[in-house]
Amino acid sequence: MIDLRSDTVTRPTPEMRRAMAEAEVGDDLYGEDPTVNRLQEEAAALLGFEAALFVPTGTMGNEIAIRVLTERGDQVLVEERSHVVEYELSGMAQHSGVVPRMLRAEGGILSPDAVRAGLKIPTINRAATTLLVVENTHNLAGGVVTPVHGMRGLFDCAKELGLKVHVDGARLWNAAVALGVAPAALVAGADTVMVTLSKGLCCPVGSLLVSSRERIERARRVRQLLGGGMRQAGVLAAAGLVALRSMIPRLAEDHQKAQRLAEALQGREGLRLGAVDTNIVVARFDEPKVPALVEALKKEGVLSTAMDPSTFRLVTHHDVSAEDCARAAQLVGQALSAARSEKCS
Ligand code: TLP
Repeated sequence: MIDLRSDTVTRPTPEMRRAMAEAEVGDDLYGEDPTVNRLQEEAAALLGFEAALFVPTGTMGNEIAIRVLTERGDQVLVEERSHVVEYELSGMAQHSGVVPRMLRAEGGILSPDAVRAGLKIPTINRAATTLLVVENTHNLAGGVVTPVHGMRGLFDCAKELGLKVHVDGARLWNAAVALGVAPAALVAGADTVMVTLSKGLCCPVGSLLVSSRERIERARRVRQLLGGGMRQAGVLAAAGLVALRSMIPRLAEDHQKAQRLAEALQGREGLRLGAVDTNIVVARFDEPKVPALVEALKKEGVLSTAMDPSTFRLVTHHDVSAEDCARAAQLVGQALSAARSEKCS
């Protein structure tokens, strides 16, 4: 199978497995796991923040951030196709008692003007808007990168409007590699940042939330509340250290594979491709043909995702080769031609 459903399907590398087997561990609930502590310190330093918290999933990291940055009843400004809106089971409502206030960024890059326009004049009968969530790269928009000046513009605007900012940086590493900048450059000025280890960086489990020391202490209590407190988690953190130290630069290879995949798909009838900035290729059709396409490809040995009936996603990663991607593009073409001749006959 050529699995292009997501970069989450990547398996730990042999170096990670060795590091996991040899990890020094302790009880993290007492703050005594040396490997978890090292991972948190290195992640905080890499992103330019005081402290970090190791969490099992990106979803939990986002939800904890929203909880520590808001009060019940607040509104949260967020692009309408963001992960916190689409794929977290309305967690912000369930865990934090806050509601999203949707913004639209056509190409996936939010503008300060859109943020300003989304903010209403506060009145006695209006809930306060207190938080802006920015996703970089933007998954559903097609792995779109918001550049450093775009992020700065949003942080400055949020500050001016009295909003806190959380960055969903599940794929911040991809954004940094695509831009050729340090990850810290993209998040300087944010209040909290979530980064993931278990996508393109190949870890089996794990994300990190970074912020000030004081907020991370509160985040630790929320993680506990959500049942996310871990014990000898150094076994997992050991893979995370390998990821942070050696897996980030190679994401450029995933971006090249996505480029080639997009080039091979370009011009196929009825298929519209967005810009491919990183490792995600999103194709749209005018008709709701994606579920049938996904099924047809599966029979040929290619796994892909129907984001909705007319939106198709392919994600490149460490565990697929350039040849796999070329073959997948060829099979997509064949499946589309077969569907067209079926329709005509
Ligand atoms: N994204 C997954 C699915 O949930 C859609 C994927 O295959 O792309 N933020 C962003 C931007 C994400 O893309 C994801 C996962 C998360 C948060 C959540 O991370 P996990 O899966 O670790 O909870």
